Amino acid sequence: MYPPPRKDFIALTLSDQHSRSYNNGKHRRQSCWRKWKQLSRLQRSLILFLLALLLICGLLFYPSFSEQWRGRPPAPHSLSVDRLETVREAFRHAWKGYKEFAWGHDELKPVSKSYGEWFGLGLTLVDALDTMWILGLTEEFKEARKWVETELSFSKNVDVNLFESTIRILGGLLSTYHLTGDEMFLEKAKDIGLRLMPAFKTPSKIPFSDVNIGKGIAHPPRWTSDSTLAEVTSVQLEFRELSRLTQDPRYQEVVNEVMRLVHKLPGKRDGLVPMFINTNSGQFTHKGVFTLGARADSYYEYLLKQWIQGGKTEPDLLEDYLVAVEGVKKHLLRTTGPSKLTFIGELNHNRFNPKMDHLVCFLPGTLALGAHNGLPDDHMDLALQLMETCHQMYVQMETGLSPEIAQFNLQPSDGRDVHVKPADGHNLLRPETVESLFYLYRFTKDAKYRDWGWDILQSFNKYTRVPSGGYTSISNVRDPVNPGPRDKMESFFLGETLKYLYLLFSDDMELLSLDQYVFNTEAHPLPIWPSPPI
Ligand code: DMJ
Repeated sequence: MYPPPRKDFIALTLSDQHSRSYNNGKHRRQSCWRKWKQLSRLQRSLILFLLALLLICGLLFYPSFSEQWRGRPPAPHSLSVDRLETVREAFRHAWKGYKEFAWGHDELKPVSKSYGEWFGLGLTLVDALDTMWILGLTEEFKEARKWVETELSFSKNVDVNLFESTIRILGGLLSTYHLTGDEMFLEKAKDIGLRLMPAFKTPSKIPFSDVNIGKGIAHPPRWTSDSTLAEVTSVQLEFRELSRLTQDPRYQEVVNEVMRLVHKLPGKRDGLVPMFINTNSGQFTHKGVFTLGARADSYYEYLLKQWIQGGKTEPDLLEDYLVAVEGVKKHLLRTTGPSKLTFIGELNHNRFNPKMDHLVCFLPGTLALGAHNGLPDDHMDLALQLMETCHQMYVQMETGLSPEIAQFNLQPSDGRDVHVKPADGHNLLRPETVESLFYLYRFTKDAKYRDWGWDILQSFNKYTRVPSGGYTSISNVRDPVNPGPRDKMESFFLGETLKYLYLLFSDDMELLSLDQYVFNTEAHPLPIWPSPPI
């Protein structure tokens, strides 16, 4: 070891170096000038000409360089950093209410500072796990993880809805396992997956809507033996992934069988499906009503997403999806009279009803995802038009928030495009529009989609935020003075809405890349399967 250099020695050395380099510089300048003078006139003109040429090229290319510069992700402390922080703040505020008044329960009732129970399985907490991870909320995540490990038990005499518990709980546990690599989440996922399996023991193999996860007994709702079409066809991404992870084919087999049955079932109209299916006969019921909204929506979404999840190797899924999009165009697509907005209505025994659920606003995102995966360009055109319409469902309301159901005006008058029936003016903090904004931003990079999402977040903060913690559903999006708080924060506000807003504002396009992950219908990212070796 050498002794450390003395300080005065260092100072001396530095000033010495400085005067030496100054003298060197002077000397170098003088000798350059001498050399320049030694050159012939022709040589000097040639050098000057080359320098001038370089200057002109620089000036010519400057605009495109500066364009590129402008197109680059903004420097830290930009707009998007502020927006991301605002989403984190919203999450923390929601979490504060949940932690204080509803910890370990299904849903927060923020106004009455209490909670509501649906399955008694900490639904909000489990649904929000991967959102916390993605938003980098480490402390909150740690606490929630501990609750899952020590308190979450599925050995409970309780009836759960197959679809809801699959997309929120099984989906949430699987995605959190993938993001963290923490085996505890996979163990919990296996436990709930196995307990949901009795739902598939029916005469037709079309699952019952409800299962008692403690007793292992499944049953349909008390008033019917029908199941909802969207429900039985939107558990596939999760069960298929569970089979892949556990190497136990049973999960995948039961859900693939449902898709096989529905694929060959008569009663569709150009790929559009009725809203119910009977668990005894396996046939569609209540035929003649076709919608992309409640009870049918995620059937279409999961056709495309299963095809993507499986590495595009299942042609029946793709075929059903493509035919259905054509069916939508043929039967459900219209434009409004006043502003020519494109919307999706419903068909009720051959009568067109210009009514669109907010739920349908998943469709622009799904269509765009399909186009990104090589499906026809006109799917993207339709996605862009529908995105505009979903945006209008927000901006045409006094609170800047969409109603649950919009009625579109077909008359070529100069009135409003969107009407709202008194019973339909509620807003449940739903995610579909911000979900689609996220997809459209990722695929087009058009900043307007971020601005639209930002406006929605501002409106949530203005009209649904409860000061003591949490956000609430409201009853009337047309009344900014009294929007009518409903005292309920749905678990999907944390599981989906805030997650999609965060991803929309993030400049990191590799954060849950859409070429590596497919989001389940509750916004839980699951990996796209690696292709098998050829
Ligand atoms: C969520 O549970 C899911 O997105 C489902 O597909 C539809 N309903 C809610 C959100 O609106």
